[in-house]
Amino acid sequence: MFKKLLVANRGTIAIRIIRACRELGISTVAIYSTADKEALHVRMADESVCIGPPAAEDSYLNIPSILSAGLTYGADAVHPGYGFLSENGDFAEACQRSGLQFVGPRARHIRLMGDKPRARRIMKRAGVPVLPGSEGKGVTEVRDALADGERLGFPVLIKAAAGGGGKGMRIAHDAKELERLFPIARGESEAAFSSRTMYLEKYLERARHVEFQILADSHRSVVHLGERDCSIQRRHQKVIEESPCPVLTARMREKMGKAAVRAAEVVGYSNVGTVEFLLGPDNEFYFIEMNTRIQVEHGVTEMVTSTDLVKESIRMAMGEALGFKQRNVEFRGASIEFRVYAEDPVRNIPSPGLVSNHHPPGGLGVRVETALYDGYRVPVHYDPLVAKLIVHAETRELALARARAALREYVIDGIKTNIPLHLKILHDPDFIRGDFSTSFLTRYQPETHANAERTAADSRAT
Ligand code: MV4
Repeated sequence: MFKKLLVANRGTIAIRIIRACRELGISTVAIYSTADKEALHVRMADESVCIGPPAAEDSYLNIPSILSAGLTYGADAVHPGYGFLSENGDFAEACQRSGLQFVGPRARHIRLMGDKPRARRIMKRAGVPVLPGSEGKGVTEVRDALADGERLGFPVLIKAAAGGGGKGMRIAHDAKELERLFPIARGESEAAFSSRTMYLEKYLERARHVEFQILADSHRSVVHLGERDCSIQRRHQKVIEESPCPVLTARMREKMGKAAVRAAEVVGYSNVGTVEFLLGPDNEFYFIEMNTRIQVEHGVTEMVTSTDLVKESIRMAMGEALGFKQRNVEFRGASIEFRVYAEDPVRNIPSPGLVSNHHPPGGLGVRVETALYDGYRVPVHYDPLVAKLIVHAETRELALARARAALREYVIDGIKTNIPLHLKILHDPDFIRGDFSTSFLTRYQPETHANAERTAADSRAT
C-alpha cells in the first residue's frame, strides 16, 4: 500500500492524480518549476517541492531532480501523468531502481511500444492487423524510403520510428514529394527524438482514429473499456474526443476490443494503456501505435464505464488484481470531451496571460477538469491545454445539447481560448450526424503550408 505518491507532472492531470490519491488515502507531493509557484496543483497537494527553472528540460523533464524530490520527501511511488516523462523508459527504470514504484507499465514495455516499427512487427506476428508499411527496423536513407514508397504505392505517410502522436509526420503523394519531404521529416525526428530512423505506412484516407482503453493488472488479467473516437484533431493535437465512437457497431467493438486486449497480452503488458487503430470507411481496422500512459481523454471512458482510471492505475501499481472481468464491463450513454486551449484561434498560436474572470459550467453530466482560477497567470512555457470539458448523457444527441449549454456558460476572461471553435463545430451538420474523419477540421482551419511546416516545431508531448 502506498502512503505517499510524488506527482511528476503539472496542470490538469496533476490535479486529477491528487484527487485520486485523496480518495485512496495516499498523501501527495507536487513538484513545480519556478514558473508554476502559483499553480493550482501545488496548492492542492499535501506537500510541494520546487525542482528547477521554467524550461521543462530543467524541471519537469529533470530526472535526477524529480527522483531526489521523491526520496527526500519519503514517497513510495511516482505517477508520471501524460507528456513529460510519462513514456520515458529510462525514467520508469530510474524510479524502480530508486525504490519508487512507477505508476505505469514496466520500462521494457514503454521502450518496446516507443519503437514504432518494432511494435508493428510484434502486432503483425500476433495477428493484429497493421497497415502495409516499412518492414524491419525502419529506414534512414532516402533511397530506401523511395523503394518502400514504390512497393507500397502512394500516398504514403512518413513517420518517425521514435515518434508517436503524429509528431514529424508527413504525407507524400508521389515519389518526388517523398524525396523532398523525407529529409525534412527525418530532420524533425532528429531534433525531437535524437533519432534518424523513420518508417513509411500506406496513407489511409477518410479514416477514423479509434483507440481502445485497456487495463492490465500484474496478474496477467487484461480487459478493455471500449473505445474513444479521436478523429477531430488539428495539427495532430486532439480537439474533441468521444465515447462511444458514433459509427461503431457492437460487433466491431467486440472485434477491435479483442485485438486491443491481444496487443497487451502478447507483450505481457501491465497497467493502463491505449491501443490506437485507424478505422477505414469500409470497416477494416489497423493497429497504428500503443500509448503506454494515461491519456488526456481518459475522462470520456470513465464517464461511460463508471470507472476511475487513475485510481485503477494506482491500485494496479500496488499489485492489486483487477476487480472485474470483461463481461462485467458495462457501457452507459455517451460522453464527449472538449479540450480548451489557451490559444489565439485566428493566428493559431498560444495565448498565455492573466485569467481575470473564471466561471466554469456545471450541472448534471457536466465535468470540468481545469487548473485555472481567478487571478491565475497561464505560463508561456508549457502546453496551452488549460481545461477539459467532459459531458455525459444518455444519448449522443443529449450530450451534444449539454455541451452547447455548458460551452455557452463557460467564462474565461483575459486569455483567448478555442471555446468559440467548439461552439461552431457543435453546429456543424456532419459533426452532429457523427459523419467525420481525420480530415474534418481542415474545413475550419485549413492546413496551410505555413501551418504544416510548423507542425515540427510544435513539440508538445500529449
Ligand atoms: C495515420 C493516418 C492515416 N494513415 N496513418 C495521427 C496521429 C498518430 N497517432 C496517427 N495519426 C494518423 N496516422 C496512416 N497510415 C491518419 C492519422 C490521423 C490524422 C491524420 C491527418 C489529420 C488528422 C488525423 C487525425 C487522427 C489520425
